[in-house]
Amino acid sequence: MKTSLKLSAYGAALAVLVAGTYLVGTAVGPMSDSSSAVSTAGHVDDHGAAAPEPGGLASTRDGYTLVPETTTVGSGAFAFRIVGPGAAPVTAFDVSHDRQLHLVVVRRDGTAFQHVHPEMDTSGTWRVPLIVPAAGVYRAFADFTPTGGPATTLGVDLFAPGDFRPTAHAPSRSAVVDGYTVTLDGDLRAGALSPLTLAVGRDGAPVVVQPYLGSYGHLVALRDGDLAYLHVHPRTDGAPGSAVRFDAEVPSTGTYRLFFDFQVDGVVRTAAFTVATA
Ligand SMILES: [Cu+2]
Repeated sequence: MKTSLKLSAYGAALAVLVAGTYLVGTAVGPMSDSSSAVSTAGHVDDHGAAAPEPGGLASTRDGYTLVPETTTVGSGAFAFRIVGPGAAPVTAFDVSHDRQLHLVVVRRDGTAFQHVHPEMDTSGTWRVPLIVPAAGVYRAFADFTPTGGPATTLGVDLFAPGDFRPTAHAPSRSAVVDGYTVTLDGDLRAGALSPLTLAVGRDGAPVVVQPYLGSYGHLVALRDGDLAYLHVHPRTDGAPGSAVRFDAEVPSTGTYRLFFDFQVDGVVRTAAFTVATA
């Protein structure tokens, strides 16, 4: 079905992984696309093949396992390894969007989202300062491609001790972050490509977003209920704009938390939305 689409390499790899669960990024306006088109061979077709499981639901997959040093988090460092098929820590990773590994941490109720970039030592242990703002169960997603292996997203639960007070999220299509208003346009439709536009403004005027890690915005979608993970970078290597479009395709009806990272004046901020499929 989607074999004619030009996907970014990153998006395509994830698309293969999550099958029909992917988001494909494109830019609004006259931006060029210099990202490489790749074949989606291996993508599951429409005709009955079982869809692979979305990313992030398992701590081990295809022989790769996310092994945290400790599962208790609070105000210190978070350390982990990716153990490979040979039972040894993986130390060779492909760079995708300027980094060898992207770590997303979010509380399981869809709050306190963080997207950080740990450093790996020569033994294959990754470390990053990690402060979580409140007690609860968090999900950490490691998004990486081991050299010679498949693009992979593994997830593990982390625990911040204390009194947990879950937050419910009503559907929301606009978010205010540090004075910036981010508006989400478009409907999510299960099983169909759905254009989503994310526009950034301030005081009623559009704000031009800056490149960050090789694109103009990063979008993570987490499915309500199981936190199935979808991560895509838009293909926006041309002139900057104030709006970024993703073509989203989600595999099932339901509600999704969307987290949009954008950079303005050298600062990366995250806008969060809650969208039910139309
Ligand atoms: Cu990242």
